[in-house]
Amino acid sequence: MNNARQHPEPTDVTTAPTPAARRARPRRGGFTLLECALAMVILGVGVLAVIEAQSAFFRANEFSSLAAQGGYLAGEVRERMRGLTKHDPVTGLFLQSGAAVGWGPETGETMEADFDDIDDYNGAIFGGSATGARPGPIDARGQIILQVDFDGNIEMNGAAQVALRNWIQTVEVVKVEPTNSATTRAPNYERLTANSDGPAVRVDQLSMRVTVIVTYQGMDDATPREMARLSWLVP
Ligand SMILES: [Ca+2]
Ligand SMILES: [Ca+2]
Repeated sequence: MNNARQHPEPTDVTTAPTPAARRARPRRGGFTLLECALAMVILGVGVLAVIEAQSAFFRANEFSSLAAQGGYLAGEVRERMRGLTKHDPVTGLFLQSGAAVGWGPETGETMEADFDDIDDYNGAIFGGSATGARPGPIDARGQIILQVDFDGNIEMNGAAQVALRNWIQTVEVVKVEPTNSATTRAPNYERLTANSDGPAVRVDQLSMRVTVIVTYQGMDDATPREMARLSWLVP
């Protein structure tokens, strides 16, 4: 009987490694191309996230600064107009052939320094180069606010001081019903007898609403951005 055929000799395991042995084989040094690519993708995503976060921070920071500056510029105009009478202290507001005389600056009131009543400011624009715009922006004393550089020095254009760039203050004045400020009236409106709209009021007896709008237009802005709007009622 041939024992060799019934019990074959075992194969030499040292020449044919098992899968487990292959997995346990020590790795060579260095990284594969796939590992490098993955690392670069992960790093890239991280860098992009940091850049985006930083950009969002700058945008929020810029908006906060501009909103604060806008609020300041609106407050300066309000302070400037504080204490003025509704209509001219000398000539007032009256009707002539149905038209309101005295609404807006009176004859000879050409400069902002000449304005002596609230309606003089209607439509006034301080800053910018639009038609009819006045020098500005202005502060509560009526002085032009100047452009200051990073060192705190006033910017000069030759011998002239440069006004604060990019900012414009616009003033709107409108007559409103004394009992309902949501109802606006034309400058020449008056009601000689009481009716369902309210009591009798002469042309100069209605309330007024003043609104200061402050806009900013930086180099990257295609159009001006409204940064502040301040309204108040003058009874
Ligand atoms: Ca006046
Ligand atoms: Ca006036």
